[in-house]
Amino acid sequence: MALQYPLASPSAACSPSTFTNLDLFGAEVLSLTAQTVSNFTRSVPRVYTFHHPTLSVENASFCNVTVSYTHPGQDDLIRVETWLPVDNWNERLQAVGGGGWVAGRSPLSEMAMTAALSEGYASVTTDAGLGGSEEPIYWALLSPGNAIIAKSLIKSFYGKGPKYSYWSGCSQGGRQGLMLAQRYPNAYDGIVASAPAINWAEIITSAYWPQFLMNQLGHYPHPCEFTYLTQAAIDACDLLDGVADGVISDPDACHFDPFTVVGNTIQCSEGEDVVLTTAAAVIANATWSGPRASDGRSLWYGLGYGADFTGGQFKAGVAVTECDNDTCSGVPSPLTTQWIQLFIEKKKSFDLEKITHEDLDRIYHAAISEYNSMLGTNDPDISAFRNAGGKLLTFHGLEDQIIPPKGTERYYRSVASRLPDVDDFYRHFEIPGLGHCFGGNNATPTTSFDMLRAWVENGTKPETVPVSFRDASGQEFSRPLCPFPQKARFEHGDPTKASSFSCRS
Ligand SMILES: [Ca+2]
Repeated sequence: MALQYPLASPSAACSPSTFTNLDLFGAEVLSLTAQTVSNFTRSVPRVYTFHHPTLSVENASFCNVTVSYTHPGQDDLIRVETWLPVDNWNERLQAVGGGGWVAGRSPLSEMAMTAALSEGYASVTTDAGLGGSEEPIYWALLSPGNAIIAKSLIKSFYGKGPKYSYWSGCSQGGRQGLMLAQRYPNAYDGIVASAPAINWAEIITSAYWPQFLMNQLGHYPHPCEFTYLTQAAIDACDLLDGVADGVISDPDACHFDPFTVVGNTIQCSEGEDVVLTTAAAVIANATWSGPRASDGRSLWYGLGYGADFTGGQFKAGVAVTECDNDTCSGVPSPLTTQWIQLFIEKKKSFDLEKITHEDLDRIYHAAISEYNSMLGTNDPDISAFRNAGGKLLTFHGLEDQIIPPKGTERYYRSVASRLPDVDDFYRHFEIPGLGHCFGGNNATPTTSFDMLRAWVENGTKPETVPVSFRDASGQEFSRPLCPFPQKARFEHGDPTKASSFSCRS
């Protein structure tokens, strides 16, 4: 996509002496490196860029400024990496978020920065104190520091600050984006936050639920049992939205009963036959309906029908199992086990396999009471962000295999009930078929960042967001995403064309 901007060039050299007047309130700069990177050539597939199309850079040059700083007395070490285009700065800043435990400065954030660079943005990422170490610690305390640093570096390098500043992130990066809107409303003009991990304590504790149940049952289903059940749910509910496209676009209408297929023989990809067990149906049902306390109380939302909770190629799911011949075992995500061991129990060797339902009740309660004020970035009062003129977009895949999309729906609803003019500054879009940030039908929007920019800079409100995907036969479908609570409803005509759909409640 060719973006038309007046392009700016640096007025100073890419060397540490250019950036000596960096001033960060409450922090002490420990080191600063500045190095020109030349002949930088790379392509980033659209599914990994979040909110952008596939983008490439060829022989690009940028000034890579890395700042390390500490908050005196806190014994932390935070690194902020900023890329400043040498030839074609579009006078804008795009900050990119992290994923998992990682605040940024990871392969994913590097891809996002490459995408930003290709369109002329200065970009910034921070490890927020994690420093690439195994110990998840200070990332939670993301401050507006990286925005302040990036803006200051930009001013030193180009002789003027950015006209507009944006945030783009998914998952942890989505959580960071909403946290910035809630706590630092003046840091960014526009924020696009997808699959945001805002209800951190609930989400990450709940991610243990299927593994807990498997331990209780003493039975670990074969992954292909789960894959079969997911497909069976999709087959049962695909047509409820009026279109046979392999996607459940109306999940609230879906009530698939996995016990109806217990006993079916499944051909696993390795060629062996497996009979679908009652245990697999129990686990699937519980994963879809969400975790419950020992007294039966619902604790949090479940995943959508169609979510691949075996986690796909990266095994990033909540019901991952591995089988060696006929013996299968549970493989809980390190996210949830580290969370419970280090943050809740504060004991690295805490044995999660043996916990009782009462233990899980206690863990869940402790997670929320101890961490929600710090990590639960779900404060619906974003009036200060609105008053500053900020614009916010959130997206969530309905087949997210880690973070239940209902949590983001709940956040949007709570903002809307508090701030009746929500539509003027915040829009939420659900994406049928999409997994966690990518995966599933990979229907990631490719124009959402540009639409955010148009909303901020020209006042153009995003009415619908186009996406496309292919079904199992390779047939391509185009669709509009609709601002929540509307859904894309099939009207008439060719169901593969977006023009056959309209947005309605
Ligand atoms: Ca469908």
